[in-house]
Amino acid sequence: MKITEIRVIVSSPGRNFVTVKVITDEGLYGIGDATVNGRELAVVSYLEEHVIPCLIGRDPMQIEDIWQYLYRGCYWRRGPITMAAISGIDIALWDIKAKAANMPLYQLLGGASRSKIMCYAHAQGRSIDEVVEAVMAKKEDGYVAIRAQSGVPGFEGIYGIGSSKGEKNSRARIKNLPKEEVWSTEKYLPHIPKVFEKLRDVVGWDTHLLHDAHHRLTSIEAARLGKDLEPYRLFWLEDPVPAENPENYRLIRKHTTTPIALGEIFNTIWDARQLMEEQLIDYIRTTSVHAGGVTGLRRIFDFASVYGIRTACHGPSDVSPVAMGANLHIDLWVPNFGIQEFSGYREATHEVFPHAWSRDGGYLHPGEAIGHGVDIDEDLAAKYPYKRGYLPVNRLQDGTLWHW
Ligand code: GCO
Ligand code: MG
Repeated sequence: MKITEIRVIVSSPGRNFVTVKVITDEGLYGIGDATVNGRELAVVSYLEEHVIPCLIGRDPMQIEDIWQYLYRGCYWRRGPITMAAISGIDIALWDIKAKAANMPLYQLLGGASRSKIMCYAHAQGRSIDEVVEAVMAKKEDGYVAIRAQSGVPGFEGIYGIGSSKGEKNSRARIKNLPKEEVWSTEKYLPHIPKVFEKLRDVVGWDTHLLHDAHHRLTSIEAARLGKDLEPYRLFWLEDPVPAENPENYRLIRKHTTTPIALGEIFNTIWDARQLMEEQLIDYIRTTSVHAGGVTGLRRIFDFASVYGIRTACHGPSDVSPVAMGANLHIDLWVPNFGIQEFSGYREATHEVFPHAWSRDGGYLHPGEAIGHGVDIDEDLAAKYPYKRGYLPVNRLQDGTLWHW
């Protein structure tokens, strides 16, 4: 079998997606996701100018060699753009291999280790009452695990969500540039335990509750928050501190038993190595589209299993239904599975990406279609052209640029 063509399809059915289609001389094709939210076209150019010419004529069955060729072979290894490009190709190649084997991808990985995949939904509100209402709505929809995010009193919007509502006349809105938000850790820290106190009162104890601090704290602040949240037994506290210095997590660990989840922006096993070796985290959040596809993710998750760390693939709406499909096949197989994030998609996104995966209450399943079971309707995708879009930028009240 030979690769004859690779197409990069950019579409925006609700938000931008970069999709890779690898076509072979035997009529089989595979679909991959290579989306990096807010930097989409950098990956398109990387693929079209630098990756695709090297792959035409190659055997698509040599997934590992192609991965190494694109990783080691380019000299400039790692980084989100390189790794998303590798991910897009890799997911498509696994799709082809599973189709050639006439089996769903999870079978090729080693078969199902469970019958269904627990996922968590997103719930948010500007006030505590709104958060409670949003969490209850998700619970009624069948979810057994819910991430709760709350607005901080005195501040506009809900942090870490990325909506540009209320920004109608701003320069950001008019020029389609990043929205700017304002942040105060001092106001956030005492507020969040009140949110979870109320949530436990109303929602009870049989629903897993999660919270994402979105990299905004220092280690000592995160240690304080983890401690203050202990009475409410969170499933996890996510991304408390940026992880450029993994040793920052030692201090958090010394002070709190609240479980820690990290890694949605990691793109290789080396980003997570020290955190896993020192057991500074409980859940590893890498995802197929950003961490080197099925090949990269499998390697990270196997390494995590050595230390009893469980998996928790990143899965918001900017991780496309294609990467979601790949994640779900890995989730069904991986022995050290923890949970899968699932924030859902707009109707237009479901239509552009027909998929075999499905949700039943609080659980997902990849389906039994051969390959990973997700396709792209290219004619429909063409009706949703790319629109420049950014994640927001965050500043402290005095104007200092902060982590979003
Ligand atoms: C999450 C994330 C997302 C990110 C987004 C960035 O836990 O799902 O933090 O909401 O902000 O994926 O593109
Ligand atoms: Mg997150």
